[in-house]
Amino acid sequence: MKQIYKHQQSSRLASHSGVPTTGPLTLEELQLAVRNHSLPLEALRQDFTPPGLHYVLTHFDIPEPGAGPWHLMVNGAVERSLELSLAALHRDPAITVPVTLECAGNGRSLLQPRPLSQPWILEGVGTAEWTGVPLAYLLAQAGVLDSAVEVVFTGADAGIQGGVRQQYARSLPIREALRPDVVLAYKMNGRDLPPQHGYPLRLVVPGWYGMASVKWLQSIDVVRVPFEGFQQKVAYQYQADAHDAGVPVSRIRIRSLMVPPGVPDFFTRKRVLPHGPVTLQGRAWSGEGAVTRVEVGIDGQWVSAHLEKPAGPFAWCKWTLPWVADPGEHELSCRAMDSTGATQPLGQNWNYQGMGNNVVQRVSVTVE
Ligand SMILES: Nc1nc2c(c(=O)[nH]1)N[C@H]1C(S)=C(S)[C@@H](COP(=O)(O)O)O[C@H]1N2
Ligand SMILES: [Mo]
Repeated sequence: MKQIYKHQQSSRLASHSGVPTTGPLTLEELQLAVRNHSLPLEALRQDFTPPGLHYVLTHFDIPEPGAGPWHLMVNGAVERSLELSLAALHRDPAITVPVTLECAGNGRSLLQPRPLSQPWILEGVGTAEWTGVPLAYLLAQAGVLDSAVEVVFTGADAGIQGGVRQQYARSLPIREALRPDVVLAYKMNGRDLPPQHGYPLRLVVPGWYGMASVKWLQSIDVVRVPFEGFQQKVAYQYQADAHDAGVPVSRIRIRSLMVPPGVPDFFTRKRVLPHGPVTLQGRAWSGEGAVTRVEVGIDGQWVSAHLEKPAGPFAWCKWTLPWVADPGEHELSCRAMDSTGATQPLGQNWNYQGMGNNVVQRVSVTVE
């Protein structure tokens, strides 16, 4: 009985999501981690991530597909409201955009103390080709009025976060909403969206952290005052502490990852490889500008890697580096730089919600 009581006590504490802790991983974090899976790092080898390997982040429940008739509504500060069926959207002009999406909370569980939320390590990322109607095309059909300041996107999924009952919703400034590469996607890698990635329709905002790309899109509202919904105003802020108003999270910070070489030990996932030549490889991406450089650290010595052209301005690019592995224990790492001059930090990149932690990855290897 005592045991159970203790468990409930700690559960109650842990349910205060957001509050940083130095304690052990909680059952609530594990529950989120098994629902919201990450990219297996070996999938960094492919330009486009097969949908089952792409990371998933869903705050509430995946809405039941086909639970009712589906129409996309476009309302608010527009000349004409629109109500569109999926068939009508399929008849509109389509674009295909290669996009690397990354969760803003990626890297959160490496932080000390650790904000309680989805406990990403490094792999909350994936790249897909998204096909659908340019948002700018639909907004032009509706006719955005001069008084408009933002566009609000509301998903069909609902729940409670921070004590607030809500449907998942985010906004974009008009300027971003009118970019030609922002897409209302009905296809991922050439097929209908899988349920977990937003079927039948989602927004994809290239260059922004994943929270902007609203899944299970139900309505688009053009508004005259900035949106203050929970996922806009409270969540997704770079905050120093609980009382800091914060700076809104938007674009993806520069990051690189490596495919861990060799084979893993089952339980620790530490790597083992034979001595001799091996090609180290991985991917680098940034939502702020082009990736200009990737360096690989071999036992703390930085060497420039070879960079390949990405599939598009907001898709990750491949990097490679030949290495002659000599027997013993080694630590490999990688760090990228983008055209704004931003690079990845070597140490702790802490903030209260655990956002945008683009700290360098470190991989321990045993060379036989
Ligand atoms: N409707 C809705 N859209 C959403 C979310 C959500 O929970 N509900 N999660 C957001 C977050 S935080 C991320 S990181 C991305 C994840 O997209 P993916 O699951 O397709 O990789 O979707 C975003 N869009
Ligand atoms: Mo996210």
